[in-house]
Amino acid sequence: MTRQFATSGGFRQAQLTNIGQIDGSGYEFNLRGQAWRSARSTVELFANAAYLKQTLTSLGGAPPLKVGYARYRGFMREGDPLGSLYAPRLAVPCNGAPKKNSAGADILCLGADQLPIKASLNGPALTRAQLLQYFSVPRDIQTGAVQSALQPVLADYDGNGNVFEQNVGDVIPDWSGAFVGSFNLGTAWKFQTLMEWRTGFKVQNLTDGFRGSQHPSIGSNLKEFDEIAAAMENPASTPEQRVAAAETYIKHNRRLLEPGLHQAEDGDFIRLREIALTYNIPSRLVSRFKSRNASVTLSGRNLWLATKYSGQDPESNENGRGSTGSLEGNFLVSTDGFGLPLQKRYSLIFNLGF
Ligand SMILES: [Ca+2]
Repeated sequence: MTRQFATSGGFRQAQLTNIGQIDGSGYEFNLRGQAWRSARSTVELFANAAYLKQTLTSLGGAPPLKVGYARYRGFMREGDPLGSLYAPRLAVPCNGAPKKNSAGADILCLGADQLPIKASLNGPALTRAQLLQYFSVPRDIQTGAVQSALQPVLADYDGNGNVFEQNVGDVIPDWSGAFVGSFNLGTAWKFQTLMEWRTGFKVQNLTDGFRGSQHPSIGSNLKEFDEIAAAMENPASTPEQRVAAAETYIKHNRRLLEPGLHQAEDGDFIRLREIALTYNIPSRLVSRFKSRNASVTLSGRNLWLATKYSGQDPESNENGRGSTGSLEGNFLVSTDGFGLPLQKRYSLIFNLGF
């Protein structure tokens, strides 16, 4: 943590200081083998997996710390995995008796005819019939009045008494690893691939939080949101179509107004990090260049990505590592906020050895 000490102590600038303790443990598994071998060719494979568990065990008596800006949902709380996120969660249908949270209270849930929409902060969940009545006329979701009439019904799953701060996961991968393949044909050709994967972490999708929601100036420009807004506003649409649009809005696209709602997504991915083909030029040709050896490599980086993450890139992050040791610099990770996705890169390399 950065901390400003009394200047009489000799430090005019804030200093880095330890205020607590993190316990970390992990495992790493490596597997290497030759999958194929003949007189001229070999195929070698390498796989690796690493598990990391980090728990914040003490803040030295300090209250929980939150990372900066209201929409960054990272908190540091004693007993939590490092990088835990706290955000609002919608109430879901009861399907029987309400479940209990850790405080022993009923978790708010919805009756069969209710949607997770309420018309005021402390109001009850509205029924479909009430919403059909409200949507008997077109409504403009970009206005404050309509946004206030369609508020999300939130529930206290954790039993902490704060529906705006429910644990929704953490931003640090539980598991990460790589697969490497290498194919050699004679002494001339070499083909190599590197795949990387990570699992067990969330990405805070702020880019689409703005783009896919009712934000008046720097967002509202995804088709999914325009379809919702158009259905609610269109005089030719039916009340049923408007209520269906409101349901999609509240379950997926109600963002920003309750910071963190629908923001954390699974970031699990597997990515083709590098692929490369190398040709070692035969020595009888190399000698013409008066060199000892020569090769040509054609390679590509980040050419393929498999992920369920709906945003631009599960590896993008809003901040780089700051030099100040600020909370953002140290703990703002996995936050997709109008940053650049990873670029695809192709390269052609000539190597001459003298
Ligand atoms: Ca994790």
